[in-house]
Amino acid sequence: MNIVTVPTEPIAGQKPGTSGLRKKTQVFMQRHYLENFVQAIFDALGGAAGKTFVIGGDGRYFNDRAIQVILRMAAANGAARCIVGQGGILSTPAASHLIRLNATDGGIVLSASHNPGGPDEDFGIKFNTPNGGPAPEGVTAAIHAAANGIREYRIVEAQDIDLARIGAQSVGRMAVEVVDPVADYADLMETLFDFAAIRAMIAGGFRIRFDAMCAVTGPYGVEILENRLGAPRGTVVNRQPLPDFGGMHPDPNPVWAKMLMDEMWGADAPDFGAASDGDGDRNMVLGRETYVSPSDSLAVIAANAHLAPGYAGGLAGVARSMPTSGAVDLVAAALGIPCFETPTGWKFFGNLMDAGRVTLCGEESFGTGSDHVREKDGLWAVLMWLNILAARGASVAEVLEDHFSRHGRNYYSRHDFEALDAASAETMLAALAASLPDLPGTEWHGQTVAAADSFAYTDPVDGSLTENQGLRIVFGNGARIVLRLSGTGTSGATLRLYLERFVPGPDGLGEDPQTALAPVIAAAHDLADLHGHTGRTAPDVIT
Ligand code: G16
Repeated sequence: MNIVTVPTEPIAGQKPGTSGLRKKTQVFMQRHYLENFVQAIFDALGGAAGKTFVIGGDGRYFNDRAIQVILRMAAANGAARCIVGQGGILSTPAASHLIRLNATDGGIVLSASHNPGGPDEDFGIKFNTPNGGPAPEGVTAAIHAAANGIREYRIVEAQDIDLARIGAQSVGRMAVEVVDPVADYADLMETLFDFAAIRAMIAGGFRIRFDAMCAVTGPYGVEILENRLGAPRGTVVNRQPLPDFGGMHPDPNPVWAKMLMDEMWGADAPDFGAASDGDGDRNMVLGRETYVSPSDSLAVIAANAHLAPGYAGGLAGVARSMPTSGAVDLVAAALGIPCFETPTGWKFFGNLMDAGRVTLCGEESFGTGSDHVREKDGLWAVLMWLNILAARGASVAEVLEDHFSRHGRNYYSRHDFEALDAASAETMLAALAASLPDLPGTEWHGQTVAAADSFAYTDPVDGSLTENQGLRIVFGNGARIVLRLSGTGTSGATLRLYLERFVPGPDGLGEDPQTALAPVIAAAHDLADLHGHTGRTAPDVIT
C-alpha cells in the first residue's frame, strides 16, 4: 500500500454550520479542499487507526468522487473498515442507523440536504459520532481547529472501489463493505410500525403519493411503500436519485414540492401525500387539501405515537428546537412528560436521546424523528402518520381538526429572506439585539411585548452552554416572533423570521395562518426595521 503524504495549507472558511460544512460544489472541488476537511475530521478524532466508519451520501453531483477520495484517505490514516452504501447512496437516517447497528466509530455523510445539487449548486460533508448523530459543537469545533492548523494529509494510491458491487472489497489494507442502502433501514421501520394495519388500509383503497424529488429516498420509498406495504407501483414519483435532482430543489415544502401540492389540491387527489428532501431526513405531510405544518406534525405525532407498536409504552419526553411552535409543549403537558427547548440543529437532541430523556424530537424545518436513530427521519414520519391514520381510521384533516379542538392551535409560519447582504443582515440583528432590554411594555400593532431575549441553551446532560441562538420577542397575548440567520445557506445570508400565535379555541381555529398572523408579521417588520436594513418587504419563501 503506497501512502502519499501531501503537504497542504489551511483553507479559510472550513467552519461547520448548523449541520456540517456546506459550500458550493465548485468550492469542494478546489484543490485540497475536501482532503483538508476529511483529514481534519480524522485528526480531530485522534486518528483513524483501527476504526470503522460508515460512508455514504445523497447521490448529488460529486458524491461518488468524494467517496473514493474519503476511502483512500481513511485507508491511509489506518482505518480498519468502511461500510459504504451501494452506489455511494445512504439516506442520512439510514447512515445513522448503520453507524449504530454496526457499533462503528462514526460516519461521514455527504449531503447539502435540501439545497440543490450539481456542479454549480451545493455540496456538503458532516461527521456523525458513534451514537449515529451529527457531531456536537465540541467535536465540530475540534474539526474546525484541526482544519485551521492543517499542514498535510494522507492518501493511498489505489484504484477506485466498484461502488455498484455489493460485497467485500479493499483499499490498501482497509476492508470496504458495499451494502444495500435500504434493507437494514426498512427492517428497522418494520419493528416500529404496524405494517399489517397500514397494508390493510392501502389494500382497502387508501391512496398515497410520495414525492422523492429525484433525491435519495426514491429507493427507500419504493421498497417500503410499494414492495413491503403493497402500495401500487408509481406511488413513489421522482423515484430515481439523480446527481442534480433532475434540476429540482429537493426541499419538501409547499413552494418547492409544488407538483405534489397541486396534486393534493386537484381533482381526485390521493388520501395522503408526502415528500422528502435531498438526503431523506426531512418530510412534508399532506392530506387531501390539507397541509400539516411541521410544528403541528410533531404535536400530532406526540399525541398519537402510542398507536404505533414501537412507541406503545409511551414517551419518555419530547424536544423541539426553540423556533418550533409550542404546539408539542401542550401535548407534553397533557401527557405529563417533559418537553425540552433546544437551539436549531439536530445535534442538540443527541444528548437528550442518549440519556433516555426524550423519545421524540422535531423542528419547524420539516424535521421529525425519534430515538430509533440520531437523525431526523423523513420516511419514519411518513410511516408514523400512516400508522396513526390506519389505527384511527381517520383522514389527515380529521386528525388535525380533532387535535386543534383538544389542544388549541398554534398558528405558525416561517418567512425566509434569502441571499441578503450578510453585513446588512448582521447589522439588523445586532441593532435589534441591542434594543431587546427596552422592548418589554412597548406596543406593536396592538400587541404588548412581555419578554425579549437572545436564546441561550445549557445542555441538561453535559452542562455545555450555547449562546446567541436567535432573538425572541414574546407578546402578552402569547404571540411570538423569532429571528435568526440560517446556518445552512451557501450564498449571502438568509434571515429566518418565525411567527406564532396561539388560539385556544373553540372559535377561530380554521383561519388561514398568514391571515391569523398578520399583526405578528407587521410587528416583526417594524421591530427589526427589515425594509430599512435589507430593502426587502416580502419574503422569498413562506412555509
Ligand atoms: C439542518 C439541521 C436542522 C435545522 C436545519 C435548518 O437540517 O439539521 O436542525 O433545523 O438545518 O437550519 P438553518 O435554519 O440554520 O438553515 P438539514 O435538513 O439541512 O440537514
